[in-house]
Amino acid sequence: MAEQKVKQKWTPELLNFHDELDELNLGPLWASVFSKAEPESKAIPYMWKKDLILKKLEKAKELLQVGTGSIDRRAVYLINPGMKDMQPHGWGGATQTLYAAVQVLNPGEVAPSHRHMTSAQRFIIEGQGASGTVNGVKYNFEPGDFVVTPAWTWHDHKNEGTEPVIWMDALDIPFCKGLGTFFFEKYPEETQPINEIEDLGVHRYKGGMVRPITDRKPSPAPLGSYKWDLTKQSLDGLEVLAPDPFDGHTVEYINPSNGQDANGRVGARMTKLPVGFEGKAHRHAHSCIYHVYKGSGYTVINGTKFEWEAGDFIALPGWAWHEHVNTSTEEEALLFSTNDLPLMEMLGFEREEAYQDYNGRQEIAKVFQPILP
Ligand code: GTQ
Repeated sequence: MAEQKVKQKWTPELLNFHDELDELNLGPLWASVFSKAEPESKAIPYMWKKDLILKKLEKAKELLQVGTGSIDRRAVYLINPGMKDMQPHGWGGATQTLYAAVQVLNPGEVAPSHRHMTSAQRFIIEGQGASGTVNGVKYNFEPGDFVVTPAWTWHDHKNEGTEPVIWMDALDIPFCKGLGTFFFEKYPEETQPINEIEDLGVHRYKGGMVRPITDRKPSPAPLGSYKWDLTKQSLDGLEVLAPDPFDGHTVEYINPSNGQDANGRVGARMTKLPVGFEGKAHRHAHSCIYHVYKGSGYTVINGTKFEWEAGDFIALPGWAWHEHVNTSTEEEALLFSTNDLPLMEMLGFEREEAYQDYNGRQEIAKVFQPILP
């Protein structure tokens, strides 16, 4: 009886009616939303190779100079192929909520000051001599540092050194665009005045997890820059403990004045996969972008193997099964990642599930073939 009903449902007449509605910019609820039990991200699992991005940044260096009268930023951003239809004006992003780019600043260049409602954060990949000023505080960039630019703070970058400096930008641009809340403003001068001592937050938090008593009252980003040596010490400290079965040894960057994520809506972590680490698979509602800072290995995402090495970027859509493996016999693997977990938690969407079959490991159905330079 029920079966008969289902068969009757999609008559040619009804299908014509669906088309008729579509032409009127209307839709039939009975044929859509409720048919899927689980979320389906527009973003797909994907990987961008280091050499490809660096080669294109080289070309951008030949073609463009950064500074007033020219371009504000020289950055190449990651487009998730599943979200291409949201380009070029949507800055579709690497996942549904997250944007990431690789930016290079040449010696002598100044990236002019601006601010926007999307929150930004940077992971410094290579090179010395660059800095970023955020609301009057100048932070010197060194490889491995994590630097935050909270929403609506003035920021500009400078390279006063002798070599190009490369970093990853991560922002919640697709999320803000989706909500229609993308405000942007240029600073009236090329750069803003520096009105605090250099690396203010770094000095105030030299000791790690003790804070100046003035930070008992929460503020948006009292630390500003998370220096690599302290992050590394925290990861090394975890070595005496068993790694997490899914994430190895992972720490997250936090705001020391309130214990929450370092940068409001966008989360960030550093993962160390010890030599021989073979992670188990799980999935969660939040999405991530990984940057392989050091080492080599692979991540299986929804049955596809992504073989990575230092410098590569990987998009993990929300609710995709994934497990990490360090394939090196000598070197630990370090994965920087940025995520929309704070958003998912704020909105009450986060959930997580462990993969049950085959002792928690996915079967590998195929190997991802990245675009090579
Ligand atoms: O460096 O301020 O990749 O505002 C995208 C937007 C970098 C930046 C990006 C930005 C910046």
